[in-house]
Amino acid sequence: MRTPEAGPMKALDDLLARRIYLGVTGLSRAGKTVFVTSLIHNLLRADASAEDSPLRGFDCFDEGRLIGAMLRHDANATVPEFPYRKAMQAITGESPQWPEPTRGISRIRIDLRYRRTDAGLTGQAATRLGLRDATLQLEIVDYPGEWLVDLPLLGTDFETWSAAMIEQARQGTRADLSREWLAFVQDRKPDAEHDEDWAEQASALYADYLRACSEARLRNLQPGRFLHPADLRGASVLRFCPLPDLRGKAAPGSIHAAFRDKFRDYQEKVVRTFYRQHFAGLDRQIVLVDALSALNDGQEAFDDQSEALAAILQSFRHGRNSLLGWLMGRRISKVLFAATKADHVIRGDRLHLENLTRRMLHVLDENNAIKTSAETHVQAIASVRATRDTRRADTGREILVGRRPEDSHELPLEPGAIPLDFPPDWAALDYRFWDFQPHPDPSWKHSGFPTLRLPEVLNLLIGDDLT
Ligand SMILES: Nc1nc2c(ncn2[C@@H]2O[C@H](COP(=O)(O)OP(=O)(O)O)[C@@H](O)[C@H]2O)c(=O)[nH]1
Ligand SMILES: [Mg+2]
Repeated sequence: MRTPEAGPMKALDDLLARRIYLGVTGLSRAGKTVFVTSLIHNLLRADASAEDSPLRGFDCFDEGRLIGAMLRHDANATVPEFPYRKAMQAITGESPQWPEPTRGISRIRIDLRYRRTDAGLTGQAATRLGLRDATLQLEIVDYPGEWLVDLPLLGTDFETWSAAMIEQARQGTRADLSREWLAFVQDRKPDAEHDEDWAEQASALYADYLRACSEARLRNLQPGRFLHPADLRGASVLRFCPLPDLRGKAAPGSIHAAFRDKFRDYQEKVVRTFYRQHFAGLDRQIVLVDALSALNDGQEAFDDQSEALAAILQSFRHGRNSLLGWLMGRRISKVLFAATKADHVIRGDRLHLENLTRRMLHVLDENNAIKTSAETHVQAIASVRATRDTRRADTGREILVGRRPEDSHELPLEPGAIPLDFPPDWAALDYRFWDFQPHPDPSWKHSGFPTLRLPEVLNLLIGDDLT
């Protein structure tokens, strides 16, 4: 990578460097870790002479202006670094595997050195000064979508929230999973005297219930930190839960009063703090949506994920009356919703996946509040393509070739069709989700990962910053 010599030009170059904060979010298993790993690896491996580079389609690369990329380690970071090396080892190891799930927030910075286009004033001025090349400092922040599901907590109070959560806990699959926790909290009157042991047991049972819901593929779960506590594991701010039968004001010293106070602490110290410390600094956001697993999980899980998404979407409404109206800082100017794992469906269905996701977001985004707040895009992508497209010899139908965990080698497979509309017609649905495994392909390590539409993602998110 060519950088200007030390001295005044270097200082000027640094001064002109742009820093962009890119948020990567999505509910757990949506594909954040694989996405960030692939993005970084493919940028680091960018090779202008490679005809079949996985970056083909990324304008800055195609125009021959991407000079090189470099990872930067921030010695003073207060947030864990994204485990890039570890994830790479898993995917490109001798028996390739998907990376281990990560929880919590992490960051990584990659600097892109590129040649300016001559367009624009900065470009012209910089060129005249002999600074034809520039640096984009891309700071990637990977954080759980579950934390965004918490935003609506700011617009409610403990009593209203409790009533809604108790009501929800009595519906569908949740009714079974909540039995033990509900029996425990119903056993004591909320105006009984607060007792720390009882509080600890109640909140532990509630956390167990949320985890059981998560295992049953339900996604609309609050508070998000009960599932992904990160640095708050064991912290006393998580020692509360919804309470049944709250009537009237909380008596001082009661369970009701203690839980209400914890709830307020959670609103302030957890939810608001996250938005202020991390979210407020983001310029761009990609939200990964695993619509395919949700389809496979059936109607209840799919609807539940849609509700979680509706809660997540509220974070991207910047209107004055939004819950984030208080938020100081930058504002996200571009949001890309990416339907992940598009390599799980046949070629002809990828557009359907994109349209289904677009329809879903449109239905969830009441009054187009997001569209009017930020530039919004939808795309179906695969960060690391684990299947190949082929056709059946007999019928000519499109099928996939891939390897599931139980297979010793690749097989031709037909995943079934993707519904065209939202909500899907469940009676007609024949789609099946398989957990396709990455290939043992040595070229991946050196040439980058094959993807579906990752270059377009780069164009949409940072294309304008590389001019
Ligand atoms: N075939 C395929 N599977 C993927 C892709 N991205 C993610 N996955 C699958 O989704 C799982 C969860 O991905 P991960 O990135 O760990 O999700 P996270 O929890 O959002 O960080 C992985 O273990 C893979 O099984 C992709 O691009 N293609
Ligand atoms: Mg992860």
